Amino acid sequence: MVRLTHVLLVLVIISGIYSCTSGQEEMGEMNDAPPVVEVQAIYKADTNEHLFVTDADTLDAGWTTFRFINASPMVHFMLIDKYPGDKTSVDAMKEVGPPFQEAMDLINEGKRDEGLAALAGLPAWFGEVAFKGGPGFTSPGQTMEMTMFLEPGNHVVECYVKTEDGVFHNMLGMTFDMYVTEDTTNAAEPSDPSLVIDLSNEGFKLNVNQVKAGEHLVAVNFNEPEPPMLANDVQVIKVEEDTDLDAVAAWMDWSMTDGLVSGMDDPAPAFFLGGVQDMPMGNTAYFKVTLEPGNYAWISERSAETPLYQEFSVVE
Ligand SMILES: [Cu+2]
Repeated sequence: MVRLTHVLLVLVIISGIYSCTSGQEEMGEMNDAPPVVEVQAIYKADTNEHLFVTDADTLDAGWTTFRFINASPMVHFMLIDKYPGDKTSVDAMKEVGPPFQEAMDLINEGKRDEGLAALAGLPAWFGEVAFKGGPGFTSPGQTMEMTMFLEPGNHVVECYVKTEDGVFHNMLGMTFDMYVTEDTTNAAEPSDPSLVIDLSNEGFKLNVNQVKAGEHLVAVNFNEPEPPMLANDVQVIKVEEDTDLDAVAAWMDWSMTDGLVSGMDDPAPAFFLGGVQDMPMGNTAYFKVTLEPGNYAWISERSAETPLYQEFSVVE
């Protein structure tokens, strides 16, 4: 009997140790890296469709990494819009896309004032849409990763780069609904970024004087309320000898006739390595970029009248 008691006691202690261990493992899982969600950008020439290919229609809330693979010959981005209440991409296609396309068509006919006036046709609820970041401008063949905190609710992901005919990609299929549940990824916020950018309406304030070559984790702190319509984001471009930074900045204004026009032979006036789309003040998002020695620039998607960019050199 005594021995049996001892054996039982030993079993109780062992199972106690095991449950402690598994408890620690669960704690460890709470600090795991964010789950990686893949989204591919593709172009179907036969149907002239620009599409996102992904199974990310339902995601948990919390820190999440998007791996954005541009398998198309044009430039694309993923702007993640948080929609109010029950609104979805169906409402966007019915009520938001058309006024923007009408505006663009009028601007392309040389009627800029009438075009901008057409935006008055946007529904009142569009004012409640929050632009919540997403993978930035990515050139053909590039893959980039960005990490952000997702909040529960309806989201519409879109790309509004334009075709050579001035049609927004979201009008040609490049949009999808992403529902974020009340469950959480429990993932930890990325730590130890190698570069930190404090983004304001004045520009990009970096935490280092010199950027070294290699893979960087870049933290972007959104430090100011966004200017209306065209807001601050951070994109990375290569600066070659013939790169005209003013021309690139003007290209980033969708409301210009040549703005955001990406053709198969001429995808953009610079090579885009990715970045983070605009977010409300107080947010921080992260992206990975590999930099080789040479010249680059941080650049923002802003009105052509108020361009925002900053050139920098990468050293060995
Ligand atoms: Cu696109």
